[in-house]
Amino acid sequence: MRLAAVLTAALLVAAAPAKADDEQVLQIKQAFEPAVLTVAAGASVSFVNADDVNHNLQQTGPDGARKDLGVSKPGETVSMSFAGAGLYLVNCQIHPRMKLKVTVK
Ligand SMILES: [Cu+2]
Repeated sequence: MRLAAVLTAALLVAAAPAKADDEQVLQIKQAFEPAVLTVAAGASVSFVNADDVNHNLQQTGPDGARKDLGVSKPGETVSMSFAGAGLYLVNCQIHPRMKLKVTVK
């Protein structure tokens, strides 16, 4: 059963062309660059840790729902999706001054 799931996943990955994220944000000098962003509903954003320290990503949606994407190490890229319209806040729980505002249209 587990092997079948792995094989199915491998086939899906092989069949679908790699989809790049719609936007890219850097985590650099313990700040988000850019710090303000506008995307379309359903967009995904790559967060690239360009620092030499770990960062965390937490998303707070327009309805207050929180999503924690965990810790990203230096050099890692994490993808975050933005489902519905509204104002989202993204922050780093390790560095409280790191804040990003994302408007989803
Ligand atoms: Cu951080």
